[in-house]
Amino acid sequence: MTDIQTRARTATDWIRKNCPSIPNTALVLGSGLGKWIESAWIQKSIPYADIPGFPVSTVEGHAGALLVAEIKGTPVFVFSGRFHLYEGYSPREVTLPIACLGLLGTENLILTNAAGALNPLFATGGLMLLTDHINMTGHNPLTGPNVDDWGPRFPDMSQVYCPALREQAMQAAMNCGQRLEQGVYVAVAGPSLETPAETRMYRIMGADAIGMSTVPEAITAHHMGLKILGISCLTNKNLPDCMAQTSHAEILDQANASSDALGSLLSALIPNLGGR
Ligand code: NOS
Repeated sequence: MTDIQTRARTATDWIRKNCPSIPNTALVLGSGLGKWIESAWIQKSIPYADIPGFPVSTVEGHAGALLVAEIKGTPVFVFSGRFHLYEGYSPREVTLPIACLGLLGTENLILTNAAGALNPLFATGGLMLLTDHINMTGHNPLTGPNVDDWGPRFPDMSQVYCPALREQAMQAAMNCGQRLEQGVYVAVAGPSLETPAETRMYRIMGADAIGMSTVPEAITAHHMGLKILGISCLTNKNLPDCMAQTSHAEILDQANASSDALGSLLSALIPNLGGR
């Protein structure tokens, strides 16, 4: 057994023993997007540091806890705080919580993130549904010996973001009277933000939004057969020909400001997802 398999099994067994229920839906909250969840009923909050096998999150704006919450009566696992490549974790460690979900049998995974808008038509503060992604991190969480019990050596990637979940999300946005953009997310390793030349390149490649997360998690989740929905909160404009300076503080402020809109959308969507 590989080291990561052992860690994922240890963490999974611990979660099974210590959580009141094993929800069918999990949510990963991106930078600064966690405020609204406080209004949900949180049955249990477990600091990542308490879960054996888990890495410990370090980045500012990430609380680092696994919550068992109820959103309008529907139980959800909420990963409040995620692990990034730029923090120095290995690609496998970054996606360890996702591997645990696969082992726990959770079916639906909603990945949220704060991202820069590369598409000039997308407004700051808006939400974008991921239709697809481009992995420019230079890493892949499936590198190394394949865990055959988890999924195939060469997973098909023709449809990573579940069309049925996307349809449901569009419907939920309509019911809430919210605009929901759709587009391609490009993931970079960071932590430096993009130069104008890089931004131009990513736009020419076909990306609409850019960030430093989500894609490794989506690869691991897809490998294990979870249904995935991805939502970017567009925290800043990232345009090569009118490049504005961007700081992490501004990104967090904007994510905080958009957190309620994301909360309304997810509260409308989650109770309608298939449950056990
Ligand atoms: N993030 C971004 N990452 C890259 N480029 C962007 O324009 C951008 N906007 C938001 C950095 O402040 C954090 O916010 C996201 C990254 O994923 C990173 O976690």
